[in-house]
Amino acid sequence: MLELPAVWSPECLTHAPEAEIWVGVRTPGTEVPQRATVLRDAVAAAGARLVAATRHPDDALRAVHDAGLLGHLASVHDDWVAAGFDKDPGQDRVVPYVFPTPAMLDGLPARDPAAVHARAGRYCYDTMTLVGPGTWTAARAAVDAALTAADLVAAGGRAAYAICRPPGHHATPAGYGGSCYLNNAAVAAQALRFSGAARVAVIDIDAHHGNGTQAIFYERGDVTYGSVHVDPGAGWFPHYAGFADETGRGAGAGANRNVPIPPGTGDAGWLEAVTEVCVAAAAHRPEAVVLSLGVDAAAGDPESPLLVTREGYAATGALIRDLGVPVVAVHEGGYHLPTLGDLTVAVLSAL
Ligand code: SP5
Ligand code: ZN
Repeated sequence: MLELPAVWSPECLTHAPEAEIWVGVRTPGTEVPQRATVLRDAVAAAGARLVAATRHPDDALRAVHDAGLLGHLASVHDDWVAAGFDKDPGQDRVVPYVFPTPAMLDGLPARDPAAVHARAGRYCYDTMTLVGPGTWTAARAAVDAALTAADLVAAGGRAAYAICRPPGHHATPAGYGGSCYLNNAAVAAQALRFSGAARVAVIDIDAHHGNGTQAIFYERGDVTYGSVHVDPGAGWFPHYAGFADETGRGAGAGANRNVPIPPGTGDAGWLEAVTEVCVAAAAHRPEAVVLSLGVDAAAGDPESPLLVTREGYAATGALIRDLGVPVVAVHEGGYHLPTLGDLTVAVLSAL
């Protein structure tokens, strides 16, 4: 029986990427709108109180993302259609084709390019994260869901859950990728700071490393980041971040904790790693926790090689609860529709 509020917005359904470009090939995407309705129905059936997301101002969003990224996401699909790409060559989703990497620029400034198809690569760092007509509306609604859940906890609630879609933890200060556009968890953590929590811990149990959240808080000591995830060194997304030696910088030195685990890891190894992340978070004496709640480490999930079971997820929820501080749970990944809802309920029930 779930006693916590679950925040939801129907606008999260307007993002329908339809596909991802995987090694140059258009494949069906796994980050589908149905994920949100599956989650909504599962938590409601388990007893959660559904709460409508309310519209929030941009302060916390602007505190974690560059204005350039926000402007790009809000306008790029209109610009894409205005340039005629939906007719010629017949691509109705924004897909970048050139990326101003350090290797390309060799020290030159990253200019704002005249062509919309070039601008896409300035902010988007992969080819799997397409922008369609409803993407901005949905991404902004997911932020509102996270902010509404943060409000419920700031007002004294012990826990709240935000059904965020699209997910967010791969979105960096000025970049989007990994099916993520705006970093819902980072915005929630920032909002908790604004509403008076002196220290906030983000704990990320999605199967993938949350490179975006790490980047946003890497030089801050007031918001710590800890993540358990499949080892990027074993060949897994996001490939370039998530290694154990990334521990923070400047004011954030020692406030970032990555625990990468090998492909094939099941409940025992998983729970050891989650414990390590929780111990690191507790050492900073957080007044609130933001849980980046992905369930794609599950044995049946198509996007990761980890083998966590329902029992493993229930025990994970108990470890988070035992931190003894209020929790804002923000949904991230999880792509196996038949088990997505139940695994999420397993975590939330323990909270
Ligand atoms: C939020 C989240 O869980 N994002 C996951 C992003 C990881 N995507 C990596 C995709 C790797 C290729 N997937 C192959 C699917 C072929 N259609
Ligand atoms: Zn993931």
